[in-house]
Amino acid sequence: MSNAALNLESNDLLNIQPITGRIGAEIRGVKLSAGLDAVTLGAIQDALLRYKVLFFRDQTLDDAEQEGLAELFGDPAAHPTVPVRAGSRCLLELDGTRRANSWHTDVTFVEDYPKICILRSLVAPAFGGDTLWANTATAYNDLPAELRELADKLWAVHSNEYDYTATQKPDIDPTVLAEHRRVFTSTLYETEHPLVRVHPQNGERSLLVGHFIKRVKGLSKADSQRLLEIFQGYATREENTVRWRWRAGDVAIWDNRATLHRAVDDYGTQDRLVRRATVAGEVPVNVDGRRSQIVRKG
Ligand SMILES: O=C(O)CCC(=O)C(=O)O
Ligand SMILES: [Fe+2]
Repeated sequence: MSNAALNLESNDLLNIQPITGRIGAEIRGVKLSAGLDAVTLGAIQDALLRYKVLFFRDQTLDDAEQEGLAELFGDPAAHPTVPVRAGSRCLLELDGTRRANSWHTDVTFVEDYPKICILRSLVAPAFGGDTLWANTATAYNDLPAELRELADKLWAVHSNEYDYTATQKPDIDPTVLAEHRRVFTSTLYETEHPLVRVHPQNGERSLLVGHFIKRVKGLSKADSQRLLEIFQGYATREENTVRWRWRAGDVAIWDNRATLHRAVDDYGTQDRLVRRATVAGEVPVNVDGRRSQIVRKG
């Protein structure tokens, strides 16, 4: 059977299995490591621009290898407030007490938020605990011209002081949650980003939205929320999303400049453990070439 008949998209290097029509592909036959050869790395980077999130099953990365892999994509970026794992430069651990169950782009409360994130599953629940990603570039393209023109002009204030309780279920120990929040907000950041950023590599426009947005510049909180619901609604339409069912050993790599993501909090008290490496990003620019600006730190 031909590749086309199998719905495979392969080049000489990668076996790429698209998962949906607009976002997400599984890459087969690659063993990820800090020593990945330059040609395979280049092919993965190309695929990342196209599919936005790539999945690799049955990987054997340890912490050092995961971090080394991240460094092939650029400079490792420590989280601005949450301590990285001992001995690492950019590895963050998320267990069942940190359930990232609302749509966000990682760390958008700083100017140069990560461009690439690499998430590795160490313990996966027997069922539940999936993660969803949304393609914010196809979301932008879906907008009617009138909304696109409006979005192109808007700026939003992003902050780490967001209402995290809005989506947390009350069954996580409140003192643990309060401690996470204290650490997360130990330095307060506010950054103004355009609502539409232009991708530095392929020029694609995408919506820069997600739960760190506090308000749209120039609008009241209530008007901001109503407007953001419209734009974010385009991003999170099923047509723009992919959902991944984790197995321990899986690795997901996403372009944090053109996606939103969220974990699904449906796994109850089962164990779930993931570790994330992040690669430093560029300061976003809008459609007129204006750059994001940090407006508060501390
Ligand atoms: O736990 C997950 O599936 C996703 C967590 C998350 O938001 C992240 O790693 O950036
Ligand atoms: Fe995240």
